[in-house]
Amino acid sequence: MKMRGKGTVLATAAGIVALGLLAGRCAPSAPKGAKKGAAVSDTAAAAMKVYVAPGDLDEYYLFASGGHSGQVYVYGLPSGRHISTIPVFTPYPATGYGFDDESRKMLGNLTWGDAHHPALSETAGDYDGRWLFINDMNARVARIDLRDFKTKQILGPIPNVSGNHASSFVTPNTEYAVVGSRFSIPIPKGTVAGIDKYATEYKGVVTGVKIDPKTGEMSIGWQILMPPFDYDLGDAGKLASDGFVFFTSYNTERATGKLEVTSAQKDRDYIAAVDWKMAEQLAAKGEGQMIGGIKVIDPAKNPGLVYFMPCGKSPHGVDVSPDGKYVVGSGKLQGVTTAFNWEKVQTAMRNKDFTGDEDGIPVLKYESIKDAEVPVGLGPLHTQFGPDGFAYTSLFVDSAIAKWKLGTWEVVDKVPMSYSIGHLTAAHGDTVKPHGKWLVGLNKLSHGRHLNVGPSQPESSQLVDITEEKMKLTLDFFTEPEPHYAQIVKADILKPIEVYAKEENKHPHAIWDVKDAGVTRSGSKVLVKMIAVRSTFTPTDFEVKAGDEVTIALTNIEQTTDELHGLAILDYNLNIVVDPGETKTITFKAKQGVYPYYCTNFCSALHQEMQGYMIVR
Ligand code: RUQ
Ligand code: CUA
Repeated sequence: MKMRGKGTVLATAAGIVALGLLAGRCAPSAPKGAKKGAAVSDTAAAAMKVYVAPGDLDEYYLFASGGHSGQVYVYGLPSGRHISTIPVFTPYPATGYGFDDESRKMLGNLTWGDAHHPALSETAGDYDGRWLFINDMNARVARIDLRDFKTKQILGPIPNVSGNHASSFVTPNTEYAVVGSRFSIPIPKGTVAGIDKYATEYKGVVTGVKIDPKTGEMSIGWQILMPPFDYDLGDAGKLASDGFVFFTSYNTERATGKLEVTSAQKDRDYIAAVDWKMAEQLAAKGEGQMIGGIKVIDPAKNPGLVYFMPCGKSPHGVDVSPDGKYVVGSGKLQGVTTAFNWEKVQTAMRNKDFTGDEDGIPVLKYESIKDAEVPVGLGPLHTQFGPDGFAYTSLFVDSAIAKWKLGTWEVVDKVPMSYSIGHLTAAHGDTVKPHGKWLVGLNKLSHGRHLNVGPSQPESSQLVDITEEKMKLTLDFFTEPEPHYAQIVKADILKPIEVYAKEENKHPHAIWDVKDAGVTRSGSKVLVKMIAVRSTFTPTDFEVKAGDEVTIALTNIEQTTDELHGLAILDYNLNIVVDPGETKTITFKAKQGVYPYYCTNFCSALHQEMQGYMIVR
């Protein structure tokens, strides 16, 4: 509580606003609903709305990025319960991810990632519950299968991409996950040019990661050369604007040094509008120049491929309305957000209503393409949508959410958020069919919202009921650091499995009968086929020789829900967890001694007895 109220020193002078923004000292936090002053009945009503009784289930899943933890976190809504952690770019001993041969290979040399923006797969512009894609700043994109909530593929590092931030945003039928580079560098990677050559020799790129419609397998579809701006966030056009993707960009000054000053000189930066269907056609024709092992298309040589839409300076989110008719974007330091009219944008493209160009890419005239500057409040970052034409914009500097109406452009309501909202997410709020109901403010700082646990304050998100005209703050809940963006999907759209059916296990070392368990040797390579079933490993002991390369292939032959087994070998930094019907392998060099192994995942009353010995002579 000590910090609260300090933000009220915010003055209107833009410089001070900017200072407040940068220092994270923002507006006062939301009043605590349960404290004196609020009618008890309001608190009780809010509590009932979010209460999920014992034995009942939440209505929605919230998938939140885990930022530099490299994971995805899953919460139930409206309860706010953390129900699952999906390891993606970082090992996670709780599920053994990053310890078995299969996931280690997928992670490669990187055991760290900075994951920002989850993207649920879509069919006809709405979530279809099949996959979740998420970016990593290390130029990678991962695919999680929502059948088992596991990471199945990590694509990348994608050539020529440095700082994969404007990513991953899917097109309406999941044709592509699009990727924009945050940092421009001389390409291909490994090329060196001094910082004084930044404006001309450093390049950004935008990439279309192609997604196989049946399997979800990702590959590189196309890549486009871009001026050395920082591409920040994106969204795919839908319905009226299907076929285009949009990326915000900052530092269109092409400045270096202290960007907080040097990149804020121009009044406007840009939203890049990229015709991905044209990119697809150009790629199919083999257009482009080989850079870093892939073909890179130059928009200067392919008119119509990319346009720049001027936008308030240093924009963050760009968000397309459910009908695809408006593209919403704003400068982070502004008090308004701009709704660009897609009709007008297309007319300006056709009429060559340009004010100039950037490396051959035409810049559209702001006045010709904007419909409205909506006075949402200070520090607009990101917009989500509800049904009936309402839009919700997060305001970092004001620390609030503004609700406004598309078309009439009136701001109809505001609700304060605690210190200090970054992104926000509404139920199906970036699809063609937003649900309304729930909106979550993903706050950046959380002074005083949780018990004090020391300097690293727990992150706090806030659940807002948007069923009625007035928004109502209903719940604070902890979100693991750091939820840059999240998506909310109706639970019944997902169909997760409970066990891996035996018939589906295609692992070459899978075995189902204890008779097949045991040790086979070829030279110094030893394969141990092992079975786990309540509450024994077979074999319960085995012998190998020091220096052997040992592979243990463990199959959990259970076909019962929730019967997982773990396998840890002490002193080898190894622990895996194998789900019912699953096979995983671990490989290591044996060293002389006697090494116990045991089950790490509670499985039965005799879980503690589930153990064995590896004897290395
Ligand atoms: S981002 S707030 Cu990737 Cu907006 Cu972090
Ligand atoms: Cu098997 Cu515990």
